[in-house]
Amino acid sequence: MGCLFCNIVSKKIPSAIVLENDHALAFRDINPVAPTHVLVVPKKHMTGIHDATPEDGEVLGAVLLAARQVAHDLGLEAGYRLVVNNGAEAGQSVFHLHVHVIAGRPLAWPPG
Ligand code: DGP
Repeated sequence: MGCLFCNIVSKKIPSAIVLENDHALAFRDINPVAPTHVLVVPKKHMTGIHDATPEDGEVLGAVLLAARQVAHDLGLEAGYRLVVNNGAEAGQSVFHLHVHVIAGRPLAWPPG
């Protein structure tokens, strides 16, 4: 079994991929909360942002830039939100770091 998103990165589990580069994979969320909902994950397993180290800086930069590229490629310039949940209390349910790219409807602030 192992980590769900590691299995998506290795393509043992299929996903709707929207972008891939050396460090990151972006794919459609299976349970979208908005018309556009993409997850961007590092190919390297990290449990969450709280477990990242200074050595992960290049990968983390690549993940954020991949999120930006997804927004560009999907035409989200009018507005989009990047969300990183860390820990169960914050709503993290998959313990492989991921950035949600959410767009396509008005997004309330503060988030729930
Ligand atoms: P979070 O709650 O922040 O850990 O977000 C996890 C997201 O992962 C959630 O929005 C649903 C999504 N997800 C869970 N399982 C799968 C899956 O098998 N495939 C895809 N594409 N997304 C998944």
